[in-house]
Amino acid sequence: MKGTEAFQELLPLLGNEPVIHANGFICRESFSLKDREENFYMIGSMGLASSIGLGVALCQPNRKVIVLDGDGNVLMSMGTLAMIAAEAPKNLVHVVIDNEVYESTGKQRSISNAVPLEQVAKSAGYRQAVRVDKREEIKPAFEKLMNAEGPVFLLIKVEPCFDHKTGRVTHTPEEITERFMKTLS
Ligand SMILES: Cc1ncc(C[n+]2csc(CCOP(=O)(O)OP(=O)(O)O)c2C)c(N)n1
Ligand SMILES: [Mg+2]
Repeated sequence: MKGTEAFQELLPLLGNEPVIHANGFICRESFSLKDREENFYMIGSMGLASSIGLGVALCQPNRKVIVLDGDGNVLMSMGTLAMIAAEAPKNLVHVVIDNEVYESTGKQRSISNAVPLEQVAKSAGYRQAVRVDKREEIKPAFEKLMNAEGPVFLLIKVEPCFDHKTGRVTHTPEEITERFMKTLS
């Protein structure tokens, strides 16, 4: 499956959950397919979407909170997997689009072909960690994990394919923060 197809499958499954996006194409793809006030886009700060997601999940224990991450981002902050597992927010769903490359900066290979990130998450202490390779597996896996006690991890294996013509997030960081905070209050 292509990365774009994973987004096309995943985004219609969202309700009003806050979604914290990793930087680069993860933000851009989501923004161009369906911008939402509940979307927090990282503009830079690679690796930190999961930390912010953890903070939001701890502060909003009665809402499901989703982190939409990339393999390069997860590899950069692997310690956060341990922190999430240790804090164990029941409401956190960590989704990773794993294309085995740093696609946003020119498709340099990451090492997620050799390091199964879902096994790292499970070993760290996530309650469940699921890997899917096919588009039709996304919906049932996501729905199952959304109904499970967190923290849970969904690794979606994709082929790189982002269209470089896909626009950038046009909101300023201040606008992103302001509207996101409003949806939380
Ligand atoms: C600290 C830091 N290092 C490097 C970058 C440049 N950078 C932006 S996105 C990205 C790749 C992210 O990789 P991944 O999470 O796998 O997402 P993909 O691009 O494959 O969708 C890189 C290296 C950055 N923004 N910040
Ligand atoms: Mg990647």
